[in-house]
Amino acid sequence: MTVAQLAYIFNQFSHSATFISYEELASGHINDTYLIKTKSKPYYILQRINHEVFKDVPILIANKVKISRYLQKKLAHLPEEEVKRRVVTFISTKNGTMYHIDKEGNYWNMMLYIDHSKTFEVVDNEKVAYEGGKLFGEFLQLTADFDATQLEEVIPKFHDMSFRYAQFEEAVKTASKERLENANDYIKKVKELKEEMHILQRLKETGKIRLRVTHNDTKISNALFNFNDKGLCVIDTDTVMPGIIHYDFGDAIRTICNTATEDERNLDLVNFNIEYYNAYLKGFLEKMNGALTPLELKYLSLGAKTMIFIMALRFLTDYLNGDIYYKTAYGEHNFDRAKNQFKLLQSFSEKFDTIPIYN
Ligand code: GN1
Ligand code: MG
Repeated sequence: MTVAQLAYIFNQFSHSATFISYEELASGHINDTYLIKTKSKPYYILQRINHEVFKDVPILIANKVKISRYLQKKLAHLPEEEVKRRVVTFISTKNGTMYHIDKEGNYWNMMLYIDHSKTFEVVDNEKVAYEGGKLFGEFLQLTADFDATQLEEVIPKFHDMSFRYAQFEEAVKTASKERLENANDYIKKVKELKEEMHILQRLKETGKIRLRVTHNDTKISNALFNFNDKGLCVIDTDTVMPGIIHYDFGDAIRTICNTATEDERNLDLVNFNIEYYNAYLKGFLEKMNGALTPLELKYLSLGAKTMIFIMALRFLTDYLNGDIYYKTAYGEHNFDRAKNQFKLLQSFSEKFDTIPIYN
C-alpha cells in the first residue's frame, strides 16, 4: 500500500479530517490494519478485510455494526465520550455504506481509534487477567439478550471441532513428505486427544449447552486497556457469531495464561500461569452474574483446554497445507506456533487437576 492509496481510501469515508501519516498495526494474522494519523484527533483505524478468509464481507460488516450499535444502546446512560471509548464506533463512507470497495475489489472498513489505550501481547500481572475477565464477561453479558438469529455465520463451523479435525485429516493426506515427518509427534498427540476434544462439540450439538452471542476471537490482544490497566473495550468483532461460551472463555485463557507470546520459539518460556487463570475466572464470573447454567460452569476448564487444542490444530493444519491461511513471516512460522500451543497444552494439562470444577 502506498501513502497515496491509503489517503485516497481514507477519504472515501465520512469525516472532515486531514490525513497526515499511517502506521501498520501488524499483530493480526488475517486482515491488514492501519492506524491513520490526522492533523487533529481523533485518529482512525482503517482495515482491509481479507476476503479469501471472510467470503462474505458485507455480512461480516453488518454483524459487527449491529453488535456495536447494540452495545452503544446498552451503555447509553454513560457520557457519549465514554461510550466511544468502551465500544468500537464504525464510520460510514460518504455514500452511506459501512464499507468501501477499492479498484482491486478489496473491502475496507473504518473505525474511530481509541486513544490513551493499550493492548497486551503477554500479560504480566494478575490485575490484567482479572480485568480481562471482567471485560470479556461484560461483553457476553451485554449481548446475552441480543437476538442471535440476526447474526450470520461469517465463517461457517469456525470453532466446530469435527470440521477442524476433518481439515486436519485432509491436510495429513496431502502434506509434503518433509512436513509430515517434521509434524509426526504432534500428529500423534492430536489423535490421542481426539475424543476428549469433541466433548464440548457433542454438548453443543445435542443442545445441552446453549448457543449465545459469542465473540470467537477473545485473545487478550483484542482487549483494550486504559493506562491504569482497567479493561476498556473489546475490539475485532469480525467473528461475532452464535456459539458456546467456552470458546470465548477458552481463547482468552489461552492467551492470558501463556507466559510467552503465541510466536515464541523458545518453548522453555511457554508455560501456563494458573494464577492468571483464577484471576480471569473471578472477573469473568463477577460479570456473568450467575447467568451460567451448571453445565456451562462445569465445562469452563475443558473450554480452555479445547481452545488451546483447536489453535494448535489449526496452526498445524496450515503448516501441513503449506501455509495457505495465516500470514507467516518465515517458512516454519506456522509449525512454531503449533509447537508453542502444544507446549501450552501440555503445561495446562499438568495443572488441570488443580482447577476448580463446578458440579
Ligand atoms: C486469527 O487475525 P487475527 O489475529 O484477528 C484467527 C483467530 C485465531 C488468531 C490466532 C478469522 O485472528 O481465529 O485465534 O488468528 N482469525 C481467523 O492468533 O481465523
Ligand atoms: Mg480476529
